[in-house]
This record gives sequence, structure tokens and C-alpha cells, in this order.
Amino acid sequence: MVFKLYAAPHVAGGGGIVALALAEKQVPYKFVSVNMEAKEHKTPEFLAMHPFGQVPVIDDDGFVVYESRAICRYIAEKYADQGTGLLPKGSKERIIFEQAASVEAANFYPAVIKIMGEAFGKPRRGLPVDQALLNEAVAELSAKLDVYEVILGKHRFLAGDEFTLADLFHYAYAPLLAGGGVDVMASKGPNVTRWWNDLMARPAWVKLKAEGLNSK
Ligand SMILES: N[C@@H](CCC(=O)N[C@@H](CS)C(=O)NCC(=O)O)C(=O)O
Repeated sequence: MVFKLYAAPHVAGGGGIVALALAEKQVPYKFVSVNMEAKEHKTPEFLAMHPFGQVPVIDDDGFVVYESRAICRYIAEKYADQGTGLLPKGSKERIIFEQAASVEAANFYPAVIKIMGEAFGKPRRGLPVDQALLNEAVAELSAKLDVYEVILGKHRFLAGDEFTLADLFHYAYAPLLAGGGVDVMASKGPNVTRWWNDLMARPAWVKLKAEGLNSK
């Protein structure tokens, strides 16, 4: 049976990073578009798959998983022998990977999501942007990236010299920031700039952005 990805029809958020993990691993999948405006994610059928009624969700031959980072780990483990590595094999390397993944979840993502709420969420709902809150959120992300500058001065990617899921998790929303006039990713030191340019140039990402979420 086909690997199914339930997500909103744009390359963003959790659906975006799951699609990117599938692309890096060269896994074919069937994309099931969830219409969030029609509240398809709150139907009893959907809530049976994801009790919080959110996207993304995967169904791999009856094995249902939600939470995008957990889904990405599942894909990387299941398809360990194909495509990009994504997860280091040694036990110490795996812990360093988990450390980097936690840094994304605890430091990077909360700051990015605040910016998204102000710069994208409010205008979409017809609400005025609170410039002071937005400035505060950008300053918070900028301070986190100053620490990334130090980390990325020691190795090419966040968990070492190989691209891993710890890097991949950063694609959820940060690629959208520049389009919203928040170019903080491009305005940091040379190590963050090199890392971010490398991420944005990855062939799997360039192709996914161009083609969108679709079965290949
Ligand atoms: N931590 C979750 C976040 C999922 C999430 O917030 N999804 C949003 C769309 S990107 C959603 O479904 N929102 C609808 C809702 O929460 O009701 C993950 O990474 O999968």
C-alpha cells in the first residue's frame, strides 16, 4: 500500500518538512490535501488519526503517525539505506544529533513562530501587525542565530559535517521569512549565511518548492 501524507497544500510547516524528508530519502508517496478552511482536520475521521486535529499526519500501510518531527524520524529510520543519511549511526553522534534537534525545537522554532504570527498570521486575518511585538520576536531570533554562528563555526551543519534532520527541521517556516520582509536569516554572520545558503540550495528543496506537495 502507498505511503500517504495528509497535509495542507503548501510547502510549509510540518507538512513541508515531512515532504522534504521524503524527497531527501527518495520515497514515493501519495499526498492527500487537507482543506483546513473547510475544517477537514476536525472531522471525526481525521481526529481518529490525530487527536489534536492538526496536520501533518502519515499513514504508512495502516501505521499512523502525527507530529512532523516524529514522522521525519520514522522516515529516516525506515529508509535508512536510501537517499540522504539524515540520522547519524554512531551512538555519540546520535546524541549530538538529538542535542541539535532539541536546539531547533527549544530555541529556533519558538522565535520563528512568533514572527510568523505577527508578520503573516495577523495580516491574513485582517488584523494590524504589532510592530513592537514583531521587533521583539526578530530580536529574539537574531540572538539565537548569534549562538548558531558560534556552533556553525565549528562544523558545516548543526550536528556535525553532515546534513541531518536537525538541519531539515529548520525548513518549516524560516524560508518564508524573507518574503514577509524579515530577512534575519540572510543578515547574520558568515557561518549562518553559509549554512542557510547551503540549505536553500539543496536540490531536494529546490525541486519541492518548484513542484509542490505531490506524489512523484
Ligand atoms: N507540532 C506539530 C504542529 C502541527 C500544527 O501546528 N499544524 C497546524 C498547521 S501547520 C495545524 O494543523 N493547525 C490547525 C489546528 O491546530 O487546529 C507538528 O510539527 O506536526
